[in-house]
Amino acid sequence: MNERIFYAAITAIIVLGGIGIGVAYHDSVAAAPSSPSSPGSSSTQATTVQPYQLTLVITTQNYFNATAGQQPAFFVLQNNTLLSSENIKLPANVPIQLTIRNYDDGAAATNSTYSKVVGTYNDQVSVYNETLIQSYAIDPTSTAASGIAITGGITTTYVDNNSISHTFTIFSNTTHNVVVNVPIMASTVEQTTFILNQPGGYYWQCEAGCGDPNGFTGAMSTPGWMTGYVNVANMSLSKQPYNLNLIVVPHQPWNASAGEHQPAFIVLSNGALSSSANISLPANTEIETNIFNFDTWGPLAQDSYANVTGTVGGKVFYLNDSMVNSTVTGSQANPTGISVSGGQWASTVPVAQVSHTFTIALGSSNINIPIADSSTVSTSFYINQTGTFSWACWDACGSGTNGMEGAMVSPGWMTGSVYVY
Ligand SMILES: [Cu+2]
Repeated sequence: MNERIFYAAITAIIVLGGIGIGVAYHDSVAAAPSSPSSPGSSSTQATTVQPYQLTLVITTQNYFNATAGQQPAFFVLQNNTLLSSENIKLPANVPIQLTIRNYDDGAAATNSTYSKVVGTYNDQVSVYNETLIQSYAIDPTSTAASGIAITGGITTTYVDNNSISHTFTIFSNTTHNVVVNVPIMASTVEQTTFILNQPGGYYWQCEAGCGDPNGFTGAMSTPGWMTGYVNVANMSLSKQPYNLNLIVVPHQPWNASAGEHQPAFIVLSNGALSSSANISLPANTEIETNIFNFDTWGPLAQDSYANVTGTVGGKVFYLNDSMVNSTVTGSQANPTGISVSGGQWASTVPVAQVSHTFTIALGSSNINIPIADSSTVSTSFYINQTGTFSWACWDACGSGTNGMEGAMVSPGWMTGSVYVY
């Protein structure tokens, strides 16, 4: 709309004029992404405060109206379900770990003003997907490797504007300055951390011209699609769940000379990847798990592992681009927002869709999370005992006889241990 373009023009002038970030990090808080409990913190927050998790999903197949057709939209993935991005509530003065799963595989015309990452820790964002991650097997043998060397992904302060699919850009309500700008590349998971010091009103917009019929109408000017409100307030965060983000990449170099590739689970935290060979989790705590699966492959070989066990409610919530089919609210001529539709809670995931499982062996009661192809899976579980347990994928996705070798028996690929403290 006209007002929106007006703000964008003002913002461009301000940014080009060199007025910087609206976020001021406390020195002690700036260390939060790598060491949230670092000693010497002078802030008022408890040193045990974890980053607040803001997880966003962008899907493309949402019907807007007859003119625009299907439009992309941002959603908030929270409490194991999909919510509108029209009103996003965030805590003041707490590190916010932003994770974005972008299902959009295309770029959109974007002013180069929005190439720069603004307002995040070190003004950086980390970008991952199946082709950007290039981890490889340590000491591959015929049946097992001794582990995984995690490499790949991009950590950057800048994304070329021809490679931007969307942006998540937060503006101040009062100054209309850019407070946070995260350029988002096609078909990726991105992660970064930022802090908003000032409680109050903000708004967010995508600054890539992804709307129809021209770049800045349709989704671009409708709350819950490519714009919305951000309310920042002081919040008590004592009951935050512990967050476990996993990325599943199907095709990592195993044996360079043989040209062999295998799938792997990789842990995503603090904007960095780490091996899933050893995963540490707190006991007696809600573990909110988001699994970003880049594998398009199915089905499951052992049908029983299609059943969800050991999670809260005995279910998982999962979605992919084609499963989310939200529509506009209001009239098509005067859209007012979004009606969120899609994603699925399931106690059994259809066998044909399952490409891996994340299964923690707890004696008689396993936690079993079946993972549909190309999906984002969100679920929560508790482990009410301490100790060291094993996790494994129970879909035969490795090499060798029956697919049970290679990744399936190699720590950090399709198996590992879970240390519960
Ligand atoms: Cu697997």
